[in-house]
Amino acid sequence: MCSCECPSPFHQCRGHPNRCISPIWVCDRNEDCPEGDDEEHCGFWGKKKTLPPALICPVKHQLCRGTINDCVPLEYLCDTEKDCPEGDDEENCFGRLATNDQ
Ligand SMILES: [Ca+2]
Ligand SMILES: [Ca+2]
Repeated sequence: MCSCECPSPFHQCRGHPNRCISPIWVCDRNEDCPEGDDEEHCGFWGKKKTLPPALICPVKHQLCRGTINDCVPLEYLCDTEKDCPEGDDEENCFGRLATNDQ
């Protein structure tokens, strides 16, 4: 048995007791271990790094803040009715009838 295990957050490469991979290199989609096992079992992290692509709103639409698919038509902006989850379609309505509750 080898007692030269990697300290806690580090990943020890399979079959390479002296090869310690920094946690920031684990699941970074580059194989840093000879066998690439630092990139195994990355299902969760791998997914987390792959954010869904932001939907591009059609013309004359605005994407709501914090969303990827909430598009509101431009005529809904500053109509004093919150159409976005965070109500950002009612922000920056200078001189308009915007409700100013922040
Ligand atoms: Ca890696
Ligand atoms: Ca609105």
